[in-house]
Amino acid sequence: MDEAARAVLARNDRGGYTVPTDRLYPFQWNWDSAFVAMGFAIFDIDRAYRELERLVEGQWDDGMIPHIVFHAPSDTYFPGPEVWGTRHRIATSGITQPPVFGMALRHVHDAAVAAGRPDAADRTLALFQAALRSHRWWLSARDPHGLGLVSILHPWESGSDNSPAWDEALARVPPTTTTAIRRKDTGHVDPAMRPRDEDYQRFIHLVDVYRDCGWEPARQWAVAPFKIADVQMTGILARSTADLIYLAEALGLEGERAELASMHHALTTGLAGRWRPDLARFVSLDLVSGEDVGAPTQACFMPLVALHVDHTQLQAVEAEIKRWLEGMVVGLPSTAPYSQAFEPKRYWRGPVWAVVNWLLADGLRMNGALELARQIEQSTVSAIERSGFCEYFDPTTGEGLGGDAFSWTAAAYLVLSR
Ligand code: 9WN
Repeated sequence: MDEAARAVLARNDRGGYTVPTDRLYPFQWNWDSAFVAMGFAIFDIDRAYRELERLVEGQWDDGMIPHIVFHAPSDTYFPGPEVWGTRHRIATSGITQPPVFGMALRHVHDAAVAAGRPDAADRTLALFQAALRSHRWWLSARDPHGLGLVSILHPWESGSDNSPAWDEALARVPPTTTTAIRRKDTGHVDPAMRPRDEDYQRFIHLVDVYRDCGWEPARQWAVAPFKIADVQMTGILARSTADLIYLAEALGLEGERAELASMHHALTTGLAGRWRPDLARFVSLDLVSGEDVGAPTQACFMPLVALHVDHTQLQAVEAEIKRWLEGMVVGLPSTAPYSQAFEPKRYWRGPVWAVVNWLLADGLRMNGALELARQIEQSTVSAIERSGFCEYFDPTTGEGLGGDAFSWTAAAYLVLSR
């Protein structure tokens, strides 16, 4: 299996960067690459750095690291560069994705130091500066009012495209588009496992709106019809910030360390305020309606990667997670099985994702819930051993679904099976 996992990464290598899977996703994706870099760090440190370096080729002058870098043309994915209409040196999308980058950089750096690589400090430093610029962008572009929570302006930014968490907010977005929609995904995998056409109409409506803003953060913020201060995004950003603080110390960068420490304080304070004891989970905030996002999804537990919760909170979270796992062959489902929105095969509305489990297990372990962390990791590894390196899994059967030979599932296997 270890060899097979490496073979998946080799097969999806397009020259220093890895596509998530052939045809369905033929470009470099932001958070996929961060996970992949951690997988590479186990057996090829140079290639691990390369993955992050190639992603940074797509970084914008304002600091944003886009969600897709279109290094080479392909006609097997929609929406391609012509729809985004951005103006970076290399074609990229105009939105971002969860900043796992900082976490990955620490991981790769530690592996490089442990291996005694002489280039570790220089390569880490260049990537650290890129990461710091992107964290500054997050705070200024996506938390302009200083809530200590960063917002997504598009469901694709969350990485959990059609999650029930976005249903109410997305219903307010008109389904009309000026761009002609030519979906390719449903030609690669069963449409019953993908977001619906209506979701795509709204996804593209949002792209049309932001393209008309010239992709300028302040203009987008002012007109965004979809704006959610997201606990998953903020949790990941806060965690990556902590990992950058660790690197700033390792590299002897005192000014940067202090700057990151103040970001970290703001984000962890913001996150802590999103705990809802009656629900036993954290909730995102819809900035258009002013309401809490009630849908029970995996995002609600993601703050554990960044926060040290108290004993009562931890007990409540553990009980709630165990409730979601009851009767499941593999967990954690991306939507609570008791929710009406639960669909065990439809993308982010129920299926289990290996990289989500990776982060959740990490957060649980960091908070001392060792047994539950191990259980989630082992069930992920077993699902992959039974069904292969699939994009995601049906929690009720363990069946592998979506694209196959998936890069981040291979990376998760390499890391979680150790
Ligand atoms: C849009 C690549 C990406 C993942 C996301 C996943 C899916 C894209 C799509 O694929 O999103 O970014 O076209 O469906 O939802 O998490 O990064 O694997």
